[in-house]
This record gives sequence, structure tokens and C-alpha cells, in this order.
Amino acid sequence: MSTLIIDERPEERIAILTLNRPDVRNALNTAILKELATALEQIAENDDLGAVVLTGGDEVFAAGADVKEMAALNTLGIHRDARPGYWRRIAEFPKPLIAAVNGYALGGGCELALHADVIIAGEGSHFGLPEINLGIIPGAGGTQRLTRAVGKSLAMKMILSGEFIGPKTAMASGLAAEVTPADKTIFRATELARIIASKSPVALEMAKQSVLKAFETPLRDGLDFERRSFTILTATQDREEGIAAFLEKRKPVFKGR
Ligand code: CO8
Repeated sequence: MSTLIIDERPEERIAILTLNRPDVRNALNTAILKELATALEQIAENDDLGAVVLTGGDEVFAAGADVKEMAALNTLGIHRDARPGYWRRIAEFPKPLIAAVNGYALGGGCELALHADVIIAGEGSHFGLPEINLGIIPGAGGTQRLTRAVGKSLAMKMILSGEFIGPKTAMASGLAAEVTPADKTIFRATELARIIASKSPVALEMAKQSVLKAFETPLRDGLDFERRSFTILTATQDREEGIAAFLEKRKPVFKGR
């Protein structure tokens, strides 16, 4: 039974994963990243689950990489570090991942939120990449993903100064999709997960892949990827069901086929 990641299934098709190292503000050590990567892979293989909410609870999302663990690593230790492999596995999660962020999402914690497809920011949340204060730079994709999310100027300001932004700036800049009262963040993320998880799983997977392509390819290649995905979906039973249900004025029942 996992202890660093609480894995709950509050209702059909939804998993809520909660980071569980409250004593150290959910600092992300190797063990918790490994558990998270493993939990997500198990969910990826489970056809009964359609979407995931990732949270740190009501108080804090995650205060970054575990600084104590990091301090013990020399250059060779960092070179041989297992964590980049776990980050890659988290990034490869194919289903919709919604981060419900309350409190601090700093350093690796902010980078973890950036791995989510949608961020719901609680009032009083803080997003930041304060690595510069430690004489280092973000190491789990922050320089790339934050820049793609919010643009150069704000990303530079955050990364070069270490200053945090609040939920309103996070939303205005495109980092977060919504701001909610802190005690409603997980509720709203779960509600969104419920809506998303009711859609065709195969269409969701292709939609997610297609959007993520926008961050990796020139427009022409991204459009080509979208067109191919769109074409593949015409062969699915879910497409037939979706169109039939619309014409028959009933709710579709998607099966992921
Ligand atoms: N790592 C380890 N322990 C931490 C961390 C952390 N990131 N953050 C907090 N803790 C611990 C504290 O040491 C303290 O422990 P103790 O009780 O034993 O003294 C406990 O959590 C509570 O912390 P505070 O008393 O400081 O709590 P506050 O509520 O006053 O403050 C803050 C909360 C603002 C979050 C504050 O703890 C803080 O600034 N933390 C560090 C933030 C930070 O610098 N994060 C960036 C870390 S570097 C990073 O993330 C690089 C990512 C690269 C990833 C590479 C992967 C391969």
C-alpha cells in the first residue's frame, strides 16, 4: 500500500492522487516521484478510469524537489539520478491530468503542475521557480514548459528573480485555467474530471496528444498530426455512437473502441 501518494477512487472513472509528505510541504524526493509515476502508469492501463486529479491537498501543492536529498548529490549523482526517468514517465501519462493547486507550487512542485493538462488554482496559491535562490536553475522542464505556458517575459521574471505569482496572474497568463476558493479547488477539479471522463477515451487521448504536439512541432507538422488523428477517429465505434446519440437526442455511451 502506497503511503507517499494517496490514490482514491471517489467515483466511477476518476482517480484522485494526493501527494502525501505534509511534514516537508510535499517536497518531491525520488521515492514520491517513483510512486507517482507508477500510480499514473497503473491508471493508464485501467480502462475503467478516464481522468485524474492530482493535488497536494488543501494546504500546499508541493514545495519543490527535496532540497535535502538534492544537497547530498554531487555532479555524478545528479548525472545518474533516477528522477529524470520518473519525470519522463509522468509526462507520458496519456489520459487527462488535472492539477488542483492550493498553497505553494514551487520549483519541482510548479514543474509538476506544469505536467498537468489543466491547472485549477486555489485562492492563496503561489506558483514559483525559486531555484535561482539556491544557485541552480529549474531541472524538471520549468524553463521550457513555463515559457511555453506564460510566454517569455513572465517566465524570465519568475526564473531570474525567483518571485512567485498568485492565482490571478497564473490565470491571466495562461498557466491556470480557473481560480477557485481554496476549499473548492479539489471539488472543481473533480467536477471537471467527471465531465472529461464521460467523453470518448480514445478521442481524449488523441486530443491530448494533438494539443501537446503544439508545443513540440512547427505548425505544419502539428496540423498534419491533427489531421491524421482526426482521420483515425473516424474508424472508432465511439465516433459512430457520438454522432448517433446526437441525432437521436440522447446521451452517448462511449466505450473507448
Ligand atoms: N525540500 C525539503 N524540505 C522542505 C522543502 C523542500 N523543497 N520545502 C520545505 N521543506 C521542509 C522544511 O525544511 C521544514 O522542515 P523542518 O520542519 O524539518 O524544518 C518543513 O518542510 C516546513 O517548511 P517551512 O518551515 O519552511 O514551512 P513554511 O510554511 O514556513 O514555508 C515554503 C513553506 C515557502 C514552501 C518554504 O518551505 C520554502 O521556501 N521551501 C523551499 C522552496 C524551494 O526552494 N523550492 C525549490 C527547490 S529546488 C527544486 O525544486 C529544483 C527542481 C529540480 C528538479 C530536478 C529533478 C531531477
